[in-house]
Amino acid sequence: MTQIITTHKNSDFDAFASLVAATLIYPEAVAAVPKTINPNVRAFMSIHKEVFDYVDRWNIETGKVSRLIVVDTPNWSRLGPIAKLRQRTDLEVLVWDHHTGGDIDADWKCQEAVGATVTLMVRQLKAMRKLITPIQATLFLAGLYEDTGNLTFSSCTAEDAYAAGWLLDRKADLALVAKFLRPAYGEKQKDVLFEMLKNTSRMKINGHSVSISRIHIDGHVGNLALVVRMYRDIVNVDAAFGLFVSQAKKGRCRCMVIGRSDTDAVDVGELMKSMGGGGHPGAGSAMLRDVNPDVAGQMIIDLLEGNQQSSVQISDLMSFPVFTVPSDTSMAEVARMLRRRGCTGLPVVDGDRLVGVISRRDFKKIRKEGQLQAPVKAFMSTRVITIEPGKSPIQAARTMVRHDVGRLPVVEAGRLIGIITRSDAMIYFYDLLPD
Ligand SMILES: [Mn+2]
Repeated sequence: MTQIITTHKNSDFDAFASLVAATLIYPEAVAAVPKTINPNVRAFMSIHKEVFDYVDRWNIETGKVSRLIVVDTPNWSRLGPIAKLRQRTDLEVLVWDHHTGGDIDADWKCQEAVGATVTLMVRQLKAMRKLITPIQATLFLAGLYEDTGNLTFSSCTAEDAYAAGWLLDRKADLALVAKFLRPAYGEKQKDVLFEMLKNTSRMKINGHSVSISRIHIDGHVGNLALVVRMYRDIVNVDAAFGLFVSQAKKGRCRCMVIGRSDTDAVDVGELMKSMGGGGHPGAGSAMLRDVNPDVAGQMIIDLLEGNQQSSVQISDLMSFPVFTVPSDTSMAEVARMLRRRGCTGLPVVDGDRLVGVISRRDFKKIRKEGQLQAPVKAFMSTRVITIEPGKSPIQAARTMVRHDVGRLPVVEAGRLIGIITRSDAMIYFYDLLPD
């Protein structure tokens, strides 16, 4: 029986510390590390190469694995190639984690909302009366401090602090912890910070001071989250956001949004979730592809204003009446209409009920000439992403970004009353911006 312990990609100290702690709890198991590891963790590992026993995750023969122990994430998508084990029904899966939710359907789990996963591991090591070395204690404390912001994040619990005490008792080296947690702040980061300070704007939103800075970056710059943290400290606002715009292929641009908040009232993680990203209350990020950076900045402001019921609603921007087809229209007829109108798709409506959408893509399903005489309902997609008329343009934009669609049927109580396109939503955002 082969037992594997693994953790999430871009492993931080909490992930790596929990992985090592798990090898003490499950001595028969092999620790498999992801390919991508945060630079400061990588630095720690390279110095302690001989001390920790682990293998590269790519070298695992997954066919032989009978038990998988996952630490510091509840999601398959963060496990990289090992996620293919998800298909296996005979696999025993154990999860240790401090995040809630997740899609790993574990046979056993220890999932509690504490500051760091390693706190849960320490609880178990204590119960098992395991001896740990000063180096292990140092690594575990680094994980604990990193995920709790040196015990200052609001997610930190009393148990995290007790665990830190226990690790100090076991000779965790604070000087080493401090050295490795102080992340690399180099020339590139300094330039970015300087640019951010030159392009800063400051505003008051719902009583909180907020600063948004937008800059262009070329190529990859690491540790931008750290730069945003310093930026927030310097401009001294409740919440700070960096919009990092870079050129992608075909003249399109990508916009990386990173936020930091110093107040419980501004939950950056939730805000980033609304933009398709994630994080926790104090810090978060989102990657927006193909979005105008002006729109991204406005999105942040709208979200901070809690503009769920904004003054401008979808019903003010949508087009109507909508050109539609009934579900018994033949595919040949639909093809003619699409060609004539030069559009890529049409809503399918019976009476005033939206029953589906037919798009050019759906024509690929046609195999035989005769199928062109079949009704559109045989080929249309019935899972249609729609929006309600009372929603805000920001919600429309968000939905379009998330589902990668360029238009949304506007539906009220099942009735199709209009359609909103990406450009309708964009016009709204541009009009809001000063010249
Ligand atoms: Mn963690």
